[in-house]
Amino acid sequence: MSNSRPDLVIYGSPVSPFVRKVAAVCIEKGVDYEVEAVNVFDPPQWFVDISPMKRIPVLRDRSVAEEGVAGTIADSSAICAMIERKHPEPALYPAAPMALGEALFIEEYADTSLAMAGGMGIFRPIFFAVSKGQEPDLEKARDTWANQLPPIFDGFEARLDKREFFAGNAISIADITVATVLMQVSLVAETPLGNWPALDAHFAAMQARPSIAGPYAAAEKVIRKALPTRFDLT
Ligand SMILES: N[C@@H](CCC(=O)N[C@@H](CS)C(=O)NCC(=O)O)C(=O)O
Repeated sequence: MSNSRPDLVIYGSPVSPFVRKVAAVCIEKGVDYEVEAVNVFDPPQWFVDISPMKRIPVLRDRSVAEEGVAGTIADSSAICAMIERKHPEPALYPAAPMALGEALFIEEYADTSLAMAGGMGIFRPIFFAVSKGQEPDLEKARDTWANQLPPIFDGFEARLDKREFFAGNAISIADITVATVLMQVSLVAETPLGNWPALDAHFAAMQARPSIAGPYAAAEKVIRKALPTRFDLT
């Protein structure tokens, strides 16, 4: 067995969709990484120093520096773009200008609109409450599923346009981000997507990829301790 440590360390927790997004990029590229646990809600000072927005993930590249700000990048989108440049194969960003723009837009749409609705509207009202021994706010979660998510799903459905992938006819950062962020809802609730057939097929195919399934299984292990089953929000 080799004692060598991987260059890349992801600080955070697999419960974060943004940590799982970075992990998925590493796995798709066959790049070794490790996840070092950081509680972002009670972070140590060394982490605050490298995460100006007090968010996870932060990436460290030990080949650049083993401590301090040097060698670190905060924000999953910046991290994934850096990994792409360092490990170009297989490419996860389309080469064609328009397809690249489309992929980056879908990544941003998932990172902001989908993550905000799924995280603040469903994951947190359920999981944060249950982990504190409180009743989950199912009313808020059901309202989010019924009213906030459908227009976002409509946007993804239109951009998929019956295709297998969002941009450039191959898996890209767009597909990875949509899947990892949407799976934040799957951690606590059923996600029936029958009204959006292209997104439904895309989600099923992405969930079957080891790069998505592996980090999600690590998150589920944590979540299921407090929440044995998912809720039905319909
Ligand atoms: N745009 C950031 C978002 C990161 C983010 O929001 N992370 C959440 C965890 S999923 C966080 O650190 N939250 C801490 C907090 O809300 O105080 C990225 O893509 O890395």
